[in-house]
Amino acid sequence: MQTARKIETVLQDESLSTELRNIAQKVYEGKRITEEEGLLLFEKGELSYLGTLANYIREQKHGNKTYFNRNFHVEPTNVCLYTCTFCSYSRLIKKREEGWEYSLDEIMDIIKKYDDQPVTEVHIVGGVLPQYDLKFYADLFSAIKAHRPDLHVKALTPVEYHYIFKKGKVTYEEGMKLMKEAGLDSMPGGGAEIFHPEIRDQIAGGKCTGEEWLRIHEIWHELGRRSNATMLYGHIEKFEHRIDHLEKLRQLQDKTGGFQTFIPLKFRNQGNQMSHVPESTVIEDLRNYAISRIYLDNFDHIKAYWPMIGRSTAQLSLAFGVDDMDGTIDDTTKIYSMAGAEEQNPALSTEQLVNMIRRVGREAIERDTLYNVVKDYTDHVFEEDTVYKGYVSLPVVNN
Ligand code: V47
Ligand code: SF4
Repeated sequence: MQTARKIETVLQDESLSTELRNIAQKVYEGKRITEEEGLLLFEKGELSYLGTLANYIREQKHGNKTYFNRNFHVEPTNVCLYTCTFCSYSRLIKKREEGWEYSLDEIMDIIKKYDDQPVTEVHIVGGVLPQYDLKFYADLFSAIKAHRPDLHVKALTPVEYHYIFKKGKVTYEEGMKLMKEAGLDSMPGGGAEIFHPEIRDQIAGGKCTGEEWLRIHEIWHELGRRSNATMLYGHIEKFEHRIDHLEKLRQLQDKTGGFQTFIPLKFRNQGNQMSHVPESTVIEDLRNYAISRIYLDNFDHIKAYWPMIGRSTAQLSLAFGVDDMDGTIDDTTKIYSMAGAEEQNPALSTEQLVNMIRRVGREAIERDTLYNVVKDYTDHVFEEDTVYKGYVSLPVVNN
């Protein structure tokens, strides 16, 4: 992309420290960096250096391709037993009348509204409450599959699974097998926050631990299924907690290969108990995308969730290691709009999203959840270009 330097110029840049040049050499040779080197990148790596390295990896893996998926979100409830300090979305049980608690039939009514839409995936996640138990979710997944077998069910996180399996007195292994049989196709990446207990205990006390989160994903991968991973960053954690988090994900991925994409989630500070904590800057967001791309050498994809970071930063992120954009057509989640996300009404048509990708010199590829190509928009001409009439594609600087 236009902003990217060629990696060779970094290798020869004598103004860089030996350590940073050694890391660039490793990236150039496709070698893995260590935890110490990852920490050094967070502490000393400036934006254009990191962007050049991350863009090199991104283009080695995907060229100019940028993936997107047509999905919709269903949130069964926003009432929650837990009290994560960063969460703007959940209502405590004592204020439950302020929230919503959908029945299975109500959820199915929402799903049926998309019957005539070309969506490939439903993403289901919400608060934790006793009535949403093992049986409820098994019945829900079966009902979705009976109604629309080809709709990919990406649902719940280890936070919910840990709770419902404990309550249902089944082991993680038994529980995940039951979910698979009921119709669960894959797991989204939420609930990961920051694994390290020093931080997790302060921001997400009471819900599943980092080890439990990782173990549930491992079992799911052993059943032959895929999942995503996230990291909630830019609050009270330090760089070493981010590296610890990335390292644990990299280790599990070495073992199972079951993760598809990593999604860094920028902490938004409105309407929660951490409103006094300033949000990270755009520069830090881009640095974080880039270091994630460099560190997680065994992850195929790095995803930007544009409703949260905004369209402009999402476009920029495509030069800093990101190759995947989430949130198309009618974005239906309230998690971020309630936390002060950039996009209060996050809805883009496919044409708008494709043009957003094209305008920064990338090629838009619609994918399904498992990254099978649904439609390559590279040479697609929209019947009526209602969005960016006569846009000019920018020159691309590949590494
Ligand atoms: O786990 C909650 C985060 C996550 C805030 O897998 C917040 O494809 C920022 O995981 N500021 C849920 N983040 C969303 C999620 C996700 C989103 C898009 C795609 C995928 C995927 C997964 O949202 C939670 C938490 O880490 N979150 N509150 C907040 N104030
Ligand atoms: Fe509940 Fe999830 Fe919000 Fe935590 S982040 S309070 S588990 S809805």
